[in-house]
Order: sequence, then C-alpha cells, then structure tokens
Amino acid sequence: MDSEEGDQRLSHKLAGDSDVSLDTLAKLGVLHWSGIAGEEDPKLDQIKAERGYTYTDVITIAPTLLPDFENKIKSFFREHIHYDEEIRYCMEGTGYFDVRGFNDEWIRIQLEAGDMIILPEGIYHRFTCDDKDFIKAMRLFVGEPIWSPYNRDEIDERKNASRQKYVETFLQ
Ligand code: KMT
Ligand code: NI
Repeated sequence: MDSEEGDQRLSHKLAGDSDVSLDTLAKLGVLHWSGIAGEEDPKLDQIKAERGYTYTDVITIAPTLLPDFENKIKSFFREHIHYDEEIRYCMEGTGYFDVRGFNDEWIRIQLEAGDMIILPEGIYHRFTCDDKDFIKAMRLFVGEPIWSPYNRDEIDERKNASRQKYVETFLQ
C-alpha cells in the first residue's frame, strides 16, 4: 500500500476521534465486552445462546497467514455496511473497529484478547490491524455466514433496507 494510505490505516488518532463510553456505543447499537477468557468461557456460550449464533470460525489476519492480506486489509478498511450483524471475538492480537457516531464522526474501538464486539446490521464501519499486523478472531453468525460488504460510496443509502433499518432504529 502507499504510505499515505498506510499512515491513515495505522493512525490511532483520527479526526474527530474521541473517548466514548460503552453507553454511547450501546445507543449506536454496538455491544462490546471484555475479559472473555477463551473459547471455553461460559460467557461466550451465553451470548451465543441468547443471540442465536450457530456458526463460528476463526480468522487469522497477518501478512504471512491470511492469503491476499494486502487486498483483504484494504477491503476491511473501506467504509461499509453488512446486511447482518458483524460479530467478532478477539482470541489473540489486537486491532481496531471504527464505527460512525451520531454526527458521522469516527469512533475507534480497540479490540484485544478477550474482547467481543457486535456491530448492528447497517452501521457504517471499517476494520484495521494496528502496527503489529496480527489478530486472531472468532467470527460468529446466525446460520450460514454471509460476509459481503456494501461500501458506503457504492450504495444509495435512502434505498438500502439495511441502512434504513439502522437509521430508523438508532439514529432517529
Ligand atoms: C471484517 O469483516 O472486517 C473482518 O473479518 C476483519 C476483522 S476480524 C477482527
Ligand atoms: Ni464489516
């Protein structure tokens, strides 16, 4: 990647970046837990049972471990939505999810081992590794997984059902 893009991806202080509480995240529909002690932690089973997550796999994101790392990381870092929740449990390593706040500002959420995050359907977000370029995360889903991103600059948000559902549920 070129250096400008790299600098932005690795920046820990984005324009408008601010400390936000779990409460603010919850109002945006973002759920975030920490201290989940591995795959056997009953808290993980509880979340799976409560939310109906039936599918899990593990993704390791690192230059030498993820095929096509450079393109994948570029696509993760493009601002996008999904038509389902995005659920990740960080088993090892670190990374950042950025989500858009109430004023369309970026809110940066660090993920480290033991953290779990649930992004609601339709929220604008992106993901990046930090300068260590390593994260191993469990991906969870209800039923057969669909990971397709829909990039913000490619959708018509007024006609997009997932985006409209998000706006009506959390932003109005
Ligand atoms: C995604 O969809 O952005 C990813 O799977 C990468 C992040 S996993 C911690
Ligand atoms: Ni995503």
